[in-house]
Amino acid sequence: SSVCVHGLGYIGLPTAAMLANYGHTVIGYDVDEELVNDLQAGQITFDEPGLQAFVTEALESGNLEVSDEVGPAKYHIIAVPTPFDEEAKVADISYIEAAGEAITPHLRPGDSVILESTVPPGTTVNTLQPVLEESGLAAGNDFALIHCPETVLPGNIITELRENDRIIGGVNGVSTEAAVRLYESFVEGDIHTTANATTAEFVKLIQNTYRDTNIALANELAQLARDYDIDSREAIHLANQHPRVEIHQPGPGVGGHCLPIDPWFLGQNSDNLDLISTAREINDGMVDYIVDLVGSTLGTLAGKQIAILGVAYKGNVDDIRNSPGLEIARQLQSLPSDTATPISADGGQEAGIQIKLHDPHVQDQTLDLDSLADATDDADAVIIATDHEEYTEIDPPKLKSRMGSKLVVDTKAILEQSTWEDAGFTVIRI
Ligand code: SAJ
Repeated sequence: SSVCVHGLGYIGLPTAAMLANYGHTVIGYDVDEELVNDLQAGQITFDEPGLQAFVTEALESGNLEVSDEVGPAKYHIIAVPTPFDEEAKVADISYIEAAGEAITPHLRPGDSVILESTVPPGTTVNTLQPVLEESGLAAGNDFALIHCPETVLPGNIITELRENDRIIGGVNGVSTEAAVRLYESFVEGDIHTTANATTAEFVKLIQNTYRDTNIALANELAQLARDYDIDSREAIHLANQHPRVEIHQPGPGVGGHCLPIDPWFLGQNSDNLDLISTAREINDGMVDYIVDLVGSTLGTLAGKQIAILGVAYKGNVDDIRNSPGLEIARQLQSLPSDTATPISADGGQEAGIQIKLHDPHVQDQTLDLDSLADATDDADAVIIATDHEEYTEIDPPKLKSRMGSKLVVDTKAILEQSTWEDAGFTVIRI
C-alpha cells in the first residue's frame, strides 16, 4: 500500500522504515526541515540500536522517501508529539490538529487515517475527526479513522515494533479492519481490536500508568525497607516468586517522555486520579529522598562536590527528557543556602555545592558534561543515576584514589556492593 507517515521522530521514523522494508511505498513527512535534510542525506539524528542501518536499508530500497511535503496515500499514520504542559497538567494536541489539517486536502474516499501518538482519551473522535471531516468526507463511512497506539521501548524499538502485540481501535468496525490489514503486514505479535478509538487511547495510557504506579510502590517499599534496615531489592525479588506478584524496581524516580506524563493524560477530562497522582508524587519525590540521604550521610552538603553519573533518563539511551539524574542536580543546585552550614567559621562564607555531570551516551551542548575522571576527581559523593552498562565497569580502587569522601549512591543497584564496601566505600543502594 501507499503510506504517508507524519512525524519522523522516535516512533514515526522506525515505523516508516519498517513499512518500507516490508514492501510498502512510504512517504516520511516532517515539518522540521533540518531533520528532513539529515534524513534525505541518510543520517538519523538520535541514538537507537540498529535504527541507522534499518533506515538506510529502507532509503536504498527506494520504498522510503523523506519529504517536507505531505502526499496522497491510502494510509496516513500520525506519529507527532503531544507535549505536556507541566503547570496546567494538560496535553498539547495542536500537533495532532496540524497533522489532520495537512491530511485533509489529500483525503480520498477509501483512505485510512491512523493516529499513533499518545493522547488523552477522546482525542481521535473529538479533535482529529472534526478536522478531517472538513474535507466533506465522513469518518467511518467515507474514510477509516483509527487509534493504534505505539508501544515500543526506546532502546529496543525495531524488535518491539515487529514483535509487540498491537491494540487497534477504529471509530467503527470497517475502520478497525482497514488498519488491521496494514499492521498485519509486519506485526508478528497478536493484533487485538476494539471498535472504539477512545478505548484504544485509554488502554495505551493505562499500560504506562500501571508501570508508573507499580514503580511508585517499589519506591515506597525501598523507603520502608531502609527504615527496617533490610535490602528492598532482595525483598522484592523474593516477593516476586509468588505467581501473582510482580513488583517493579525502585530507583531515582521515573524519567522519559511516557511514564511521567501519560498518567496525567487520563485526568484531562476526569477528576478521578487519586492513586495515580499519588504515585506520580512518590516517584518525583525520590529525588528529594536521595538528596536527603546524601546530606545526612555526609553530615552536610555545604561545600561538597557531588558527581552525578548518568543524565540520560535510563540506561544505554541518549535521551535526557525528565531525567532523574538532572533533577537531582537541579535539586542540589537550588537548595537554599541556609540549609548548608558554613564550612569555615573565619570567612563566615557559606559554601555552595559543586555538581559535576557525566554521561557516556549523552551529547548535549546545553549540559556541562565532564569526563568520568574530571567528574569524580575530588568528589565527596558519586551518585549513579542511570544504569548505563559502562558504570558496571568502574574500578573501585581507581575511583577511590580520586575521591574525597568515599560515598557512592547506587540508585539502580548496578554495583557489586560487597566489592565496593571491601574497597572502602560507603554504598547507599536504593
Ligand atoms: N523504571 C524504574 N523501575 C522499573 C522500570 C523502570 O524506576 O522497574 C524507570 C526507568 O529507569 C525510567 C522510567 O522508569 O526512568 C521509564 O523507563 P521504562 O523503560 O519503563 O519505559 P520507557 O519510558 O522507556 O517506555 C515506556 C514503555 N511502556 C511500558 O513498558 C508499559 C514502552 O513500551 C512504551 O512504548 C513507551 O513507554 C511509550 O512510548 O509510551
